[in-house]
Amino acid sequence: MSTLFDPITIGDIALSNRIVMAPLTRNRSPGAVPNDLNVTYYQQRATAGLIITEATPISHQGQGYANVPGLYTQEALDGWKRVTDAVHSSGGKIVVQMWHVGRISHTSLQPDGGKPVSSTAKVAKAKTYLVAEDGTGSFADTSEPRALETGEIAGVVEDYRKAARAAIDAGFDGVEIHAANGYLIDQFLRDGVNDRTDQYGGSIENRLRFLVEVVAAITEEIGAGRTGIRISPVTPAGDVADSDPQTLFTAVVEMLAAYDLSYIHIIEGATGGARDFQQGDKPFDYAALAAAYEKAGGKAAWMVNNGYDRTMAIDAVASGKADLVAFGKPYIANPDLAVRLKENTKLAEINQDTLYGGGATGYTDYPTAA
Ligand code: 8OZ
Repeated sequence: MSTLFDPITIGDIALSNRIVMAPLTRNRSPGAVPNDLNVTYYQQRATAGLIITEATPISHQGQGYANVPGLYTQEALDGWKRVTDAVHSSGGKIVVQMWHVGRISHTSLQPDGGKPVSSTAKVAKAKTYLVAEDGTGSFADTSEPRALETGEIAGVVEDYRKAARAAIDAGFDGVEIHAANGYLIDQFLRDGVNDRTDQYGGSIENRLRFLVEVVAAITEEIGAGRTGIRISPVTPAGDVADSDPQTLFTAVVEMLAAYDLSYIHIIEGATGGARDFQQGDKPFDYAALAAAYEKAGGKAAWMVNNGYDRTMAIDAVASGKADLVAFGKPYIANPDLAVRLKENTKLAEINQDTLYGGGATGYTDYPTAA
């Protein structure tokens, strides 16, 4: 029987344990370029079995928050190379979370101040994070998007392909497709947002089409064994909803079973919130989702996330419910979380005031237990 602390190989990536650092947006990369502080932050967390970077836009169009690092300029890729080298030199593994925010953006963050793009022209009731000239941060309403024209979608898929190649060239062990939390891919998947009348809207097969094209392009480019994906079947984050999430996300994982992916990462409930959050007319059945994936022949590692503590994580792996457990907030204040969980050391608490933006304070100054 495997434990949370045992090694595991997920696709092409060999991990020293099953504790994963979840993606965490920290808004500390001005100019969208990873810097020395970011190198230190990730290196400090290299005892995780796997680090998933903060969400990282694949293109300027995919940007929706101030000071998040990108994957689309040479300067950013050079910065990421320093991050991946540092993590590897400390014995860790790191994948980059590939992000396109879709309509969760603001014209001030878009190329030429244009409208953000989405599956729809409906504005999200959501906030984004902006930083003024003087460095002060604030939350702002997202801007009205425009629906992508059918003929433009292949170009966005191509942006994913290019970014995946660039990520591997920058030394990442793999990539995670961000298909969760109400961003662009989720805006295509869920029927509460997707109001298209072309082949990318309407039926579940059509709403899945954009994701299928993204998965096909990335796995063709870098190999499925280096490709993971994150989904959040019921989260309301980003003002998304679906009338029948169980049926939709069963179709998603059945589709994914055709690829030999590295891992599938599931956010249970509302992202960062209630684990029993419900959309649709009944509670979401995560065990049934995993069973459907296996029945369809899927072999990827199953990663669970959202509010896990030590006991829940140990039980999830011991019971076979999950192969990996991802921790978000605990990784902010506990750079050595994997060690603390193993040794059952007390965890430090996060400072809520230093989550987004700023410098070293509340970022690289949390000590290890030892
Ligand atoms: C918190 C703040 C900004 C962005 C997500 C990328 O929810 C995010 C995010 C989280 O996936």
